Amino acid sequence: MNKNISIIGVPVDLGQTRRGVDMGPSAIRYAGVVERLEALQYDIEDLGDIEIKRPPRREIAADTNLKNLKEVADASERLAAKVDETIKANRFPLVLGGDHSIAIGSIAGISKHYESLGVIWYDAHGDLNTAETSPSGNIHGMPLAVCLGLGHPDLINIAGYNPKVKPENIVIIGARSLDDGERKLIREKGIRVYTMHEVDRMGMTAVIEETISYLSAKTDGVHLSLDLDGLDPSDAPGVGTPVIGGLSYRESHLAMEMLAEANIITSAEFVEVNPILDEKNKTASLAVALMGSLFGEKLK
Ligand code: 6HN
Ligand code: MN
Ligand code: MN
Ligand code: MN
Repeated sequence: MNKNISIIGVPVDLGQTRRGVDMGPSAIRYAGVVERLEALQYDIEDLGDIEIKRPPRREIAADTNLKNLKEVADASERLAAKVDETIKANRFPLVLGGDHSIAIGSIAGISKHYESLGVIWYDAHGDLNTAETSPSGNIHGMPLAVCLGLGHPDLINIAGYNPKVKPENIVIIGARSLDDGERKLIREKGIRVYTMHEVDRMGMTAVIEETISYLSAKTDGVHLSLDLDGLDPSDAPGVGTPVIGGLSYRESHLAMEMLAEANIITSAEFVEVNPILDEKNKTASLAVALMGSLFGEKLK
C-alpha cells in the first residue's frame, strides 16, 4: 500500500435533494480520520475541500431532467483535476463525500492513470441510472452508468475521455434497491453483482475472495467507492437514502480487512455521510473505522 495519502473533501449535495450531505467531509474529519491513519504510520496530507459553487435555487436545465447538472459537472471537473494531481504526485487519493455523484469526478481523475481500472461499488444501490431510467433525476443515482460512458455528454466527458471503466471490471456489493433500468443494464453488460441475497448465502468471506480473484486477474488498479448506505441503517443511520436489510458493521470490517490483506486498493472514496440525519456522528465514525481497517489496522 502507498504510504502517502492525500485526503480530498468534496462538500457536494447537488446530486440529490436532502441537504446536509455537504457536511460529510467535516463530520469525517471530526471523527478523526487524520489521527486514525497517522497512527498507522501513513504520511497524511489533508488537501481540504474542493470549492463548490452553490446555486441559490435548485434548477433543472431546459434540455434535461437532471438536477443541478451544470454544478455537478463543474464540481466533477475540479475534483478530477485534484485527484489527477494527487496520483501524479504518487499519493493515494482518499476522497470524502458528499453525495455519490462525486464518483464521476474521482474516477475521471483516477482511471486515466490505469490501463484497466477495477471498481468495487459498495452500495445498497446500483447507481446505474441514466436520464431515461432515473426515477428521481438525482445524479447521485447515476455515477456508475456515467463511468461506463452512459449518460449526459457533460458528465461522461469529464476530464476529456470516455468511457472510464469497462463493465467487466466492476463489482457491486450490497445491492438491494435496483431500479428496472439498472437491472436491465446489469444483465446487458454482464456486470458482476453480489446482492444481499448472495452475501447472505455465500458469506462476506467468499464474496470478497471472489471479488479479489475476479478483479486482480484483469486490472492494474482498483478503486473502492464505498457508499455508507451499503451498510444497514441501524449501523449507518446518517445517510439520505437508507435501505433496510444491509451489510453489517462486522461484515464491512471483514471486507475492508480482506482488501487490506490482498493489497489491491489503489484509491478510495467514502460517500453519502449526512451528519444532519446521523445520531451523534455514528456514521462518520463508522466510516473512519472502516478506513482504519482498509488501511491495515489489523495487519499491524
Ligand atoms: N445513492 N436509484 C435511486 C435513484 O434515484 O436513482 C436512488 C439512488 C441512490 C444513490 O445512494 O448514491
Ligand atoms: Mn451510491
Ligand atoms: Mn446508495
Ligand atoms: Mn440476511
